[in-house]
Amino acid sequence: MTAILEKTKLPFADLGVSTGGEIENLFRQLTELADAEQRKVITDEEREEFRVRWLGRNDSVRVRVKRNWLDTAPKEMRRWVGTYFQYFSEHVESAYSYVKLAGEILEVDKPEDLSLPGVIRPIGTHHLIRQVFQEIEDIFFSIGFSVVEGPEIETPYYNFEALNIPEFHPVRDDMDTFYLELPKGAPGPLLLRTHTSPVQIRTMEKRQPPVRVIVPGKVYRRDNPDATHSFMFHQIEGLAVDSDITFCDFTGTIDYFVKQFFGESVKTRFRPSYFPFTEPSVEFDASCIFCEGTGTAKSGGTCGKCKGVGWIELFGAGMVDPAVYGFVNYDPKKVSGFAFGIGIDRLAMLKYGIDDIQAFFQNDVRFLRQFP
Ligand code: FA5
Repeated sequence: MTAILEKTKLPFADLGVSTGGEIENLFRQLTELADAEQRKVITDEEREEFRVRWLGRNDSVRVRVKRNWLDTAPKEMRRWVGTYFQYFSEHVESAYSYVKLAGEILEVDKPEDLSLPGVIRPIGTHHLIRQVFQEIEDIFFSIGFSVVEGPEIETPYYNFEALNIPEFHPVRDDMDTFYLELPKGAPGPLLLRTHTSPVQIRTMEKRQPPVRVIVPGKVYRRDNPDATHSFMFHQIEGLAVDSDITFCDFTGTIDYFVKQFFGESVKTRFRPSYFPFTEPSVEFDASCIFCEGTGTAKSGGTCGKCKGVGWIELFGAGMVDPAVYGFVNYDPKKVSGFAFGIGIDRLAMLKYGIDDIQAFFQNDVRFLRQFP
């Protein structure tokens, strides 16, 4: 067989062939030899040897056949030699691809060394805001609340009107903010919700009392960013409606939540406030966790967090205004309830001593890694 290889070193004139059939025969011997060698290839080294010997750039069989046979063939023979050379070349290339593929498959099939240490991939952690959401959700789960969610793009009806905030009500001034540009003819208007309270309405529309839900989510307002304001922030809405819910249930629930979240030593208080969808409305304060309600910083001087007052405002809340029940077909004479809206970002800032709300949104891993 290897006599044919010797012939690849000879110029065409010395091959002693003069017909197409004889030329074909030469190439057939070559391809048969290539096939025979290919079948013996097993290891990586043998595969590389096969490639270099048959297809390599320097002195491979293919290079020699082109240089000695094709390039020196007389004009009238060149078409034959060229055609068979092309077939031969493609044949050996596919023979090589085959052994390469077989090698790759064998590689995959190699048994794993199970004693090797595992690959350790760094796993991210939940963002602090997500962790606080979960903490709060767990507290409310423990007293019978469940989670519902609502859309971030809202209609003015749900964001305002059904919450007893009619058009031109001054309360809208703070909130009448991110309206969406809609294609001509699309039903609208639509806006990015400014609080999670619209989900109160959506929930009561769908469910009959008793209702006990919390609503975590993102909200949007045209507030200029500073240490305590962001144009996108997070709230958890709470809503409990039943036949006999009193203001005492309300204060007890909130007090329980705050003590679970901040610790038993925290004191709470209500101050009168105003929301069109609650009556009475309150702002809920907790005694300052930084100075323990004394108003004096531990290092001396006025506490910078509560500005010496000893109390920190946490969120707005109140008993659901009977007018709201009218929008969801509840009978205000038969039901009562309370609602609250907690700003999660500020709550997290308080609990974890973060002095700038923007830190939550800057994605600085040095900050994020502090809350694994
Ligand atoms: C509301 O949004 C009412 N929907 C809350 C409510 C619900 C009252 C149910 C009664 C019944 P307010 O605008 O005060 O209320 O916002 C609630 C909390 O969101 C604030 O206490 C504050 O913690 C947070 N907050 C408001 N604006 C921003 C802001 N720009 N950046 C970060 N947090 C904010």
